Amino acid sequence: MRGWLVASGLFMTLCGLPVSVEAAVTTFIAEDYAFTGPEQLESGRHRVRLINRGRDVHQIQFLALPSGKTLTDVERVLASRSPSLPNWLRRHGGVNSVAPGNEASVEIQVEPGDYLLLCGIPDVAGRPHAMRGMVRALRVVEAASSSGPASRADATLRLTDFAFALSGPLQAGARTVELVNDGRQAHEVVMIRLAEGASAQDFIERYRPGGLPNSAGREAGGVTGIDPGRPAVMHLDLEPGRYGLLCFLADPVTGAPHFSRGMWMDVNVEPAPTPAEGSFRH
Ligand SMILES: [Cu+2]
Repeated sequence: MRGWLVASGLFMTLCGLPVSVEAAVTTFIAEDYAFTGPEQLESGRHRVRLINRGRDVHQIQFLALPSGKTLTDVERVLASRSPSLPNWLRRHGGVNSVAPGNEASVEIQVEPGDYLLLCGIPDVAGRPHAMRGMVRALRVVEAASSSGPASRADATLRLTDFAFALSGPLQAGARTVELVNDGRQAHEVVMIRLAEGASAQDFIERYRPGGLPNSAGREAGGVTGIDPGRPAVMHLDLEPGRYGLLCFLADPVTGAPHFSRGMWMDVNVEPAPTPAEGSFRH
């Protein structure tokens, strides 16, 4: 009798409403200098996971191509050494700044159409990795069914022209941070695990292109360029201590990186409560 009750309770849970639907996980591998991963995705929400098997820092930026534009048009702009990507590309986010041997994941949303995936992080010579082979095409097809709601977030990170604002404190552990771009420009989030006593400002001052070690900190994920109003959720595994948030995107008019306009922030991650203080766990 008791067994039957348990079984029927489980059945009701599975058929009832309060079961949350996780976004499908789509994995890409980054190497120096190529991506491997799917060539086609269904529209909707995806949790994109980027594993870095290279020796350089990598990202994966999702860009929607408008009709009439091709990869060749984008490559022409990259070759011209323009500080920013053309504004006819729609920035859908993606996984940012993954250090060698690490991985990170971000939930984004895609609609049917042609996309480009690229790594815009510069090498030692200042050339984006996309010019060394880290660019590929992706087709997004209409999904058979709609995806569920986005993951519930522990905090909201608001992006404006040109600042970050976090809704509340973050604790160590697996956390989700929802992004809201309230600006008029695309923005990104580069997360840096800061060295003891260092600030995001120190990371900027000591930054050199080419993934060279920076004594102020180490890349720890984030979200690539995202247009105003587009959704994204960062899945983070946070350690107690200080993190820096930075936006390296260039103003399309002046070419100045957004961090130079104030788009950087230091975040203190608090230790998670001990089991005695926190909720019961098995
Ligand atoms: Cu920005």
